[in-house]
Amino acid sequence: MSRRLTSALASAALITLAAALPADAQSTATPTHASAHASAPKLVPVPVSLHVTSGTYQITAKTKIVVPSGTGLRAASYLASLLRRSTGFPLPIAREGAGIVLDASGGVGQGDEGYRLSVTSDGVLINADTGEGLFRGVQTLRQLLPAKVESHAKQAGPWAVSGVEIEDYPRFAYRGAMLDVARHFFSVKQVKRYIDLAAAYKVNAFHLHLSDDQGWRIAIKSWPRLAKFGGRTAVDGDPGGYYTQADYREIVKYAQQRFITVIPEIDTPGHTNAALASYAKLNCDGKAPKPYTGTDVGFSSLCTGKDITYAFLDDVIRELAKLTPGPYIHIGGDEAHSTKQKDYVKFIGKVQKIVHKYGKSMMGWEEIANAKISQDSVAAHWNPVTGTQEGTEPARSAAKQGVKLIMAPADRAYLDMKYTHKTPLGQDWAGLVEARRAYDWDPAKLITGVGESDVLGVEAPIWTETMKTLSEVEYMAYPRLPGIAEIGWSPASSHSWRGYRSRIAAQGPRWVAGSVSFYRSPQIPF
Ligand code: IFG
Repeated sequence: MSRRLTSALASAALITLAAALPADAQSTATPTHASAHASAPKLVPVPVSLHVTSGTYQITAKTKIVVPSGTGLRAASYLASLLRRSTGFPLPIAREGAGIVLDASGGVGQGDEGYRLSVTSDGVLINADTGEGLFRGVQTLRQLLPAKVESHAKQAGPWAVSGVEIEDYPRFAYRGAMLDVARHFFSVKQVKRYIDLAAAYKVNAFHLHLSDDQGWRIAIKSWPRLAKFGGRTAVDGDPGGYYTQADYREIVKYAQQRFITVIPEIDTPGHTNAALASYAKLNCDGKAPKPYTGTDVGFSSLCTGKDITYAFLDDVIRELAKLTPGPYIHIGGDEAHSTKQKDYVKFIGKVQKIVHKYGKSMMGWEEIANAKISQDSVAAHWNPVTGTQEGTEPARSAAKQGVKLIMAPADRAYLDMKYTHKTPLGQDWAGLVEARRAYDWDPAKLITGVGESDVLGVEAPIWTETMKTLSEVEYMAYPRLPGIAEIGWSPASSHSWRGYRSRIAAQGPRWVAGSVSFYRSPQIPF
């Protein structure tokens, strides 16, 4: 997007925001975001524009969810199951009438995820151009309801929604959550829970880190020992596990019902001890290393000089691509400290060809941009940026090659970083990341030479070397994941810790109602 166009859009957004503000606020030179006003509902991510109106809509036993066309059915059934569980109301889904209307007949013109939401005493209307836009609007409607709507058991009413006019659409196309199921294995049920929690914050990508030194977690029919043997172990000798291909399909379907794209990662050429331990013939010396249950990184490498390595990757990527409706296969590429640079560069070129052969685009950690990669690839920036911008060459090289970047800086977005030195879980190699540090950064201003148009979006990875249960994962992810989802969704002009802290605080009672374990950061007035 040209700079002139961008600034025109930005000032238009400001005018919209100003217009959305009550008259007295319009006199100020730099209007605060409408959502900062006391009466405004506390939403995360904060919408582009929000205007509080009079009137209140009561959801009752007579309320219907109305979808004029089939496009709205996925969003409608998601909303129905959520509301039926906590209100106990039947909430039938009808094709016409009044009530909660989800209308995807278009006319919003803000991309696939844009929507308009209006609440009056007569009902709720969500307009969008697609079912995905309706689904994102439903997540906002959810937060307009009292926290007890998140309860898994029937609660007493009333179920009032106060009057509001909202226009909303994402700043960045990609808002991802990554879960490392290799260091510790998490069941399909646990993965579904993690996906469901993230869907509430308009996350639209779920990156599954399926293989590493400590475990291989996806059954590959043509190489059965990968899962059967390579899936046995986990960090600290904890129980391993793996997904059958039916399990993986179930995860993909569950994510799809939430308009979330699954991105499978097979980390290569480093982080491959589990695969190398499963097949001696994959090793340069023909000898299989022992399974590894420690937490070091960088000691393993596929044998980039052997043909069998590429036959292996061809089989793995072929099977995975068939199971993955999304456009990306993530091939890792990080911390290949045991692979010579020139071998690494050749390797990435070969793997990219295999990914293309099966109709997908390559995603990888930013080191892949040290190789020549095609413009449909995506590189994820993760290394902490020092003041002198050292370590940012790969990201800049990606931008120079026209390759889009996902921003996942370890010292901001890694949810396994301790909050404080007292945090019992997690690591601190990238520093301590309290709630504010995870929120107070701009993906388009982090790296010199990487601007708004180079950024595809943001991602919040959680590495599980130190986590064994889902509630431990939730404790490290909440409250930080919603903040990163807001950075990816909301306009840069709305980004302010002062405004955000009271809005994220209002999520606390919702997590209590939904039995989400979270860190009560002293920085947030929960
Ligand atoms: N870096 C490693 C991860 C994990 C992480 C823990 C990347 C891309 C440290 N690679 O982050 O495997 O060990 O914080």
